[in-house]
Amino acid sequence: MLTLYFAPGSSSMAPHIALHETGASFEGKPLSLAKKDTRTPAFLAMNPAGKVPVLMVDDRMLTEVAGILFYLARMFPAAGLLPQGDVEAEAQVVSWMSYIASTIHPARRQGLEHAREVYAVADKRLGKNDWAVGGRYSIADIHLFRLYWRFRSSLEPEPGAFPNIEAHYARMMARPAVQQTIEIETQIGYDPPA
Ligand SMILES: N[C@@H](CCC(=O)N[C@@H](CS)C(=O)NCC(=O)O)C(=O)O
Repeated sequence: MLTLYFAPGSSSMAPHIALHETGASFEGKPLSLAKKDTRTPAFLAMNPAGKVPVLMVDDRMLTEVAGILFYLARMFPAAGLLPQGDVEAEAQVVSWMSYIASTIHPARRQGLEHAREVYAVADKRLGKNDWAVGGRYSIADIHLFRLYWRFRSSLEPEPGAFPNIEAHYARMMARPAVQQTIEIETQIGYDPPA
């Protein structure tokens, strides 16, 4: 039994998309960051880091976007979310997700200029490729998309500043799993921290 604890529009959107991509059966537990639902004693007893996403696999907890995406991709190989049998391509997925988690995620908090620099690097790395790794959709694309979706408006890029990331964003927005996730999370309501 899979249970995803998520807050609409936050980091947990990435595993939420991946769950829809796999078609796996899961229970979604929406939380409000504004109401500090991740700081209650009950939630902290489960995840002492006080953050979403949390994926419960039966009674075992898995945290961190990259870890959960990797788990879902490996558990549901038919969804094709990870290159199979190609160690170098798998390493490229890990490389992208490391960059996204360690450099892109905290970038906006470090200022607009820094965030733009970080996205310029990602844009160059993506190049004219449809997808981040090996010409195939993967969990790296989901991870990349979620943060750009979140910060796109606040980055206020000059027109054409991130042409490759913008094209990738449009490709992602066309995917049914992305549309389904956005629809569900919009209905619950985006509730960012105060
Ligand atoms: N490194 C974590 C970051 C998770 C994270 O920052 N979650 C935020 C939402 S985007 C959160 O739950 N914040 C609630 C809080 O800090 O109280 C990951 O990749 O999963």
